[in-house]
Amino acid sequence: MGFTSALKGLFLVAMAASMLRVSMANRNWTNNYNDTAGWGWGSYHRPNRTDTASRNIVVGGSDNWHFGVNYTDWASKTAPFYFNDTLVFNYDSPNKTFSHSVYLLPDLWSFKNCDFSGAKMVANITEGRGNGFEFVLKQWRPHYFACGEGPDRFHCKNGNMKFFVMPLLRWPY
Ligand SMILES: *[C@@H]1O[C@H](CO)[C@@H](O)[C@H](O)[C@H]1NC(C)=O
Ligand SMILES: *[C@@H]1O[C@H](CO)[C@@H](O)[C@H](O)[C@H]1NC(C)=O
Ligand SMILES: *[C@@H]1O[C@H](CO)[C@@H](O)[C@H](O)[C@H]1NC(C)=O
Ligand SMILES: *[C@@H]1O[C@H](CO)[C@@H](O)[C@H](O)[C@H]1NC(C)=O
Ligand SMILES: *[C@@H]1O[C@H](CO)[C@@H](O)[C@H](O)[C@H]1NC(C)=O
Ligand SMILES: *[C@@H]1O[C@H](CO)[C@@H](O)[C@H](O)[C@H]1NC(C)=O
Ligand SMILES: *[C@@H]1O[C@H](CO)[C@@H](O)[C@H](O)[C@H]1NC(C)=O
Ligand SMILES: [Cu+2]
Repeated sequence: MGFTSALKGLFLVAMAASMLRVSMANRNWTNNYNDTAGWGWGSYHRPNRTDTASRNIVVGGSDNWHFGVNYTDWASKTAPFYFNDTLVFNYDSPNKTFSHSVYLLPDLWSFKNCDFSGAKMVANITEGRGNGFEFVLKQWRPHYFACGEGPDRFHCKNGNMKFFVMPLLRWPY
């Protein structure tokens, strides 16, 4: 099978993995209440607000947003992502050798090829300093993030500075 269909397969696997983790998380989450009556309607109570609050997630964790980190790997380990979660991109101010930025690519094809022709810059090279650039996941669609820096999009093509997330709805609402 071709590389594109392989990627589509990978995408589906990632989606399935996200959903599986959601159901696992939900199972754990119900451990909090003493379910002697099984899944009866009466025994169910809403979780505290803190259980459903949106989160701040630092992209790359302690690695931040840097050349050479495998962000696909990071994203798969960090999933699932939810609506209203905030992704925080932390990166240093540009110097002679390094600068980074954040773009949204329009689709899987451009993501795969690091084709920035339809891309939208969401953070320039200086916006990652300090507390970092914050991106709130507000739309129910895949978000393809990539760094646009380096000659011929080197950071995206060779530095693994790209990943995608599909925000999920928390339940119950
Ligand atoms: C479920 O809870 C246990 C213990 O509290 C924890 O070790 C485990 O990581 C949790 N699993 C999930 C999927 O949250
Ligand atoms: C659950 O509730 C039952 C009856 O109210 C009680 O006997 C049992 O000890 C409780 N179990 C836990 C883990 O709290
Ligand atoms: C949730 O709310 C209950 C009752 O208000 C409280 O006893 C409990 O400590 C809270 N749990 C958390 C995790 O905040
Ligand atoms: C990044 O991690 C993913 C998932 O673990 C893996 O499939 C992929 O081969 C890695 N990419 C590189 C360039 O190491
Ligand atoms: C996301 O946050 C906005 C405003 O903070 C709120 O109005 C909206 O209900 C939230 N949506 C979800 C799905 O949590
Ligand atoms: C530029 O920044 C990178 C990462 O912050 C650092 O490793 C490197 O030493 C810096 N280079 C110069 C010339 O300051
Ligand atoms: C980056 O964006 C900030 C905030 O919009 C702006 O002040 C700054 O001039 C921009 N820097 C560059 C290099 O475009
Ligand atoms: Cu970069």
